[in-house]
Amino acid sequence: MGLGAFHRSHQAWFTHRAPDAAEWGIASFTGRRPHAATTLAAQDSLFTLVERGSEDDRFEVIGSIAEAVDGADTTRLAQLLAAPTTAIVTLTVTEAVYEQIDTHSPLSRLLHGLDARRAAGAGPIAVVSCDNLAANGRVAHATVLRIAERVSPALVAWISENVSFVSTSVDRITPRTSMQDRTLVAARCGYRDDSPVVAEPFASWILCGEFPAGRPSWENAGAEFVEDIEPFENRKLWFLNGAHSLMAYAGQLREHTTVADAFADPVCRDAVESFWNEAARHLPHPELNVPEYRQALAERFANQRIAHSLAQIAADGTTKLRMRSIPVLRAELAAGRTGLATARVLAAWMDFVSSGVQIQDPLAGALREVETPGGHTGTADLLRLVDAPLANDTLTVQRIFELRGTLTGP
Ligand code: CS2
Repeated sequence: MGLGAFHRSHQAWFTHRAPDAAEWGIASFTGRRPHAATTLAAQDSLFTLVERGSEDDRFEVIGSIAEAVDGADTTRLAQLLAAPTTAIVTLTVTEAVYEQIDTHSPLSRLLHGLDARRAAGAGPIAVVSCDNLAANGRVAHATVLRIAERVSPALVAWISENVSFVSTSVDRITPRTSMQDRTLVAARCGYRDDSPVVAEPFASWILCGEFPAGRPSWENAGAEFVEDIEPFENRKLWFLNGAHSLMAYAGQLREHTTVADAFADPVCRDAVESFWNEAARHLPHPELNVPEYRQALAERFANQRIAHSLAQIAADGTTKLRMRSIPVLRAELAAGRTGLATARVLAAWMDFVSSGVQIQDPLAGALREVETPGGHTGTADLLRLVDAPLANDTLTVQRIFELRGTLTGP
């Protein structure tokens, strides 16, 4: 569920690369609009993955998607979930969706499908969250149960016994595809692809949990299976996503449009490195290879051939910052330090949302209502929308307030 570019550069790519790929097929459902499914279905669900390295592009046709479906087609979803041959549902539905329990949300659609599976006696299944949330399997489980409670106690019981919620940490930078990319595929590959996907060469998938109905041998395509996923999730969410958000806000205020441009600006780069220094203190596990990870990440961010738009990353800040920066700030405060570099991430976000730009956020309404967003009280009010208890910590609010405006100058 969630037929976006990331699903295709990641789960579809890992499945395509697995040695037993021929035994599996993905039915991919769109989220809000049917468009991606229509375009893909018109080309037999085949698409080109453009692997964009710092020197050149590589092209590969990905064949693991068997069917591309409009997400509104809940009948087809229920039909597929009621089939015992369906083993896994992956979710790439964006972080904010896990807070939605209304009847039209993708997770409500999933519930409808799971209920069909229960009625058909089709057996256990794995739900695999691939969104950038800490403990995403646990969060998915909790949201699904909240929705199920409104349907029937029988469904709640069936889910508890039959659905495994797998947590994963996913990683592959996948910028939005442009018209030039389509032209490039035509020129270099000699065919027309209306729906290619561009991604960096790097790809990582770390998973933790059971697959009661089987799975492709993703470990033979580079995926890693671990017992304790939390440190890996934190490494990805803090270093990569945290730095992304920092650059999205500070970078745009400094008139950059892509990650590579922001990262090349010494002011942004210093802010990122200082934030990384704070985050690294809370990732002491040697198996995380933090210095190597940071080095590799710096090279990924510096790839000038990837036009990863800061505006795209800036969306849904309240939800994202809760995962990407708040845990580091809390850990710093708990250790008796100020967490200044992490506080600066929040200050940059506040400057961005108070700058008059159009905000895309699940709390956009509340953000707009904050009076004097540039002031001390406004700083507390904005912080409250990300983390209410922290907003009562007057010292932290004061510190963030003092950091406002420090990344915006020329
Ligand atoms: C980005 C992520 O848009 C965002 O918020 O931080 O999509 C990021 O590019 C991916 O997590 C990379 O794996």
